[in-house]
Amino acid sequence: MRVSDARVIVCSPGRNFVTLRVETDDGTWGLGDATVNGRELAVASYLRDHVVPLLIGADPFATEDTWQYLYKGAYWRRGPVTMAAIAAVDVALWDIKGKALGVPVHQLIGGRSREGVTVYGHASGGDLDEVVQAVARYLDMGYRAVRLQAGVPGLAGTYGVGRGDLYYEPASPGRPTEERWSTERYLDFVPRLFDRARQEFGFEVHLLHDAHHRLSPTEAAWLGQRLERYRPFWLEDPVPAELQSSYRHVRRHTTTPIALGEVFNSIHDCEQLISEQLIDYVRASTVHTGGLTHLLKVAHLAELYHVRTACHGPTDVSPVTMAAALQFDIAVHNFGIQEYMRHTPETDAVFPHAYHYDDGMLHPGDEPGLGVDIDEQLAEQYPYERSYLPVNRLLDGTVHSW
Ligand code: KDG
Ligand code: MG
Repeated sequence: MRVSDARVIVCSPGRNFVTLRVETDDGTWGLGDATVNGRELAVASYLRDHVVPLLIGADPFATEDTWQYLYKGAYWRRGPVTMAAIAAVDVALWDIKGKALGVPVHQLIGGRSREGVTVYGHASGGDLDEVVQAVARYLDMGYRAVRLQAGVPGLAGTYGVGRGDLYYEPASPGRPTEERWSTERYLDFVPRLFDRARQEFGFEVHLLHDAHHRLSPTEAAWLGQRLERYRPFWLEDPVPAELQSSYRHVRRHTTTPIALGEVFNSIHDCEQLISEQLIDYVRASTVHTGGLTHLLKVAHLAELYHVRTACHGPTDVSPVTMAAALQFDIAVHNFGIQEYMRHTPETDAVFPHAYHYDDGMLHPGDEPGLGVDIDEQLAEQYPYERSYLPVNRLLDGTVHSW
């Protein structure tokens, strides 16, 4: 069996997605997601112009060899564009391998380690009352873990506070909107958010929070300490992690669990964080961290150091990535939790899938391969639309992480 064709499909059913469809000479096909939110066309070009021509004739079962060929062969290693492109190929080949053997991908990477994949949902609101209502809705749907994000009093808008109930804040067409940020106001507010949620819901539900890279190590340590009494499941991305050693300072001062990694592209982005046990959860995903082949290496390294996995699962990665994440989550021993934001009905219609939600868990299904398809005719009705998430400035106008 050989790869006979591959094509890149860019569509926007609610938001932009880049999908690679790989075909073999016996008619088996597989899908990979290559979406890098806000930079989608760069990956589409990388794939179309530089990867697809190299794939024709490849052995679709040789996932490790193809991964190394694309990674080492390019000479220019790592980075989100390169790694998302390699990921799309890798995941599509795993999909083909599963279909060719008639088994779901999780059977090829260890088999089932658990009954289902525990997920967390996103409860957000403009103020504390709205967040409480949103948490209650998630609990009614059976969720056992909920991320809390709320508008910060005194700030006009805060990225991460979704505009709807179930579907995450979509990017906006045109230039990015600009938000204003005050770390002081935020630090004053977040302990009150957790205090209110614990008063309303007690300690049964897991509560999570995403600081989205906006703090310094000292600020993160301060916040982690203040949150300890509310026993958060985690504090996510408190500090940008390019300087991995900066987490030593955070770790020294707080026992609040730390989750990092949605922007990681490679095992080298978290090698020190993991081996020094500076984090508790690694949020790397199949799409931005080089596919299943590479993410399995991250998971196995993490297992040695008591770090658990928690794949990124926002709506700006497609159901192809969600399907791949669930195959991974059900199999790896050191799985922690899976983010689940729910795609819009338009997105779900373009990407029909076997995975399904039930009582706080996602289940990957037992279809051969990944268990996800793309309706290309429907996808054509949603052409690409240039869109961006907001950028952020401090109150004095200085550009800040958003
Ligand atoms: O494209 C950026 C989003 O994927 C990210 O901001 C979502 O922080 C996020 C999360 O935890 O899912
Ligand atoms: Mg995040």
